[in-house]
Amino acid sequence: MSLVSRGFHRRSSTTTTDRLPPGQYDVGDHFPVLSAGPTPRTPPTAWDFSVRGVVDAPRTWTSEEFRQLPREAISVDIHCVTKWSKFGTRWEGVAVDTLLADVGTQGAHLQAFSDGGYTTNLQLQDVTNGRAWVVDTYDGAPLAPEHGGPARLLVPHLYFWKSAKWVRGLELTRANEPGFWETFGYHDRGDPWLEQRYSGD
Ligand SMILES: Nc1nc2c(c(=O)[nH]1)N[C@H]1C(S)=C(S)[C@@H](COP(=O)(O)O)O[C@H]1N2
Ligand SMILES: [Mo]
Repeated sequence: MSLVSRGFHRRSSTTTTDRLPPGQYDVGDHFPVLSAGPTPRTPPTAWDFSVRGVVDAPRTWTSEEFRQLPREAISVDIHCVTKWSKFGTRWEGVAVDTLLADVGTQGAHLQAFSDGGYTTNLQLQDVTNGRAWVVDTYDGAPLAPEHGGPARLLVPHLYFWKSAKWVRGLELTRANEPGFWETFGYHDRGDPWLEQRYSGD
């Protein structure tokens, strides 16, 4: 298992303030829960993950098949648009690169879709080349339902609303289609270092 550490390169020798994107504060040990609706309770054994849309070969992994995929440990800073950031969060899961390796796509965009109906849109280039994972553990334990268990998307270089909880798959699309929060005026891409909170930022 490889250890991927992103975000730490921003740490200076004496302070963590340069790890904070503009307008953010360090939430410390607390891990806030932000959910737009009730927490779905899909049993881990009933969970599966699909890649569909404009792909040559749609795929679904059962939870058992997903567990057999190459896994990575990830240690990253995360940044919520409501202004908390959390340093050095530790996760394990499967790189989106691994999930998209064999599908072949003509799409440059995708929608992550989740139990409960949540969606968020992403550019393909923001979830490939080691920038996104489907994670099922946090801090060495199975991911709690409140934080998206059985599994969630992790896209740490974008605001945390892009990290869809209870994720069930990725739908590749040719055109960019806004997801849940993006429809309500949040930024299409959401780069915290550019402070892309709302559309127009
Ligand atoms: N399915 C789903 N995913 C979601 C959300 C949600 O409401 N539903 N909220 C998003 C937002 S706004 C944030 S900040 C993070 C919060 O993750 P946490 O509750 O684990 O802190 O999840 C994101 N993913
Ligand atoms: Mo958020």
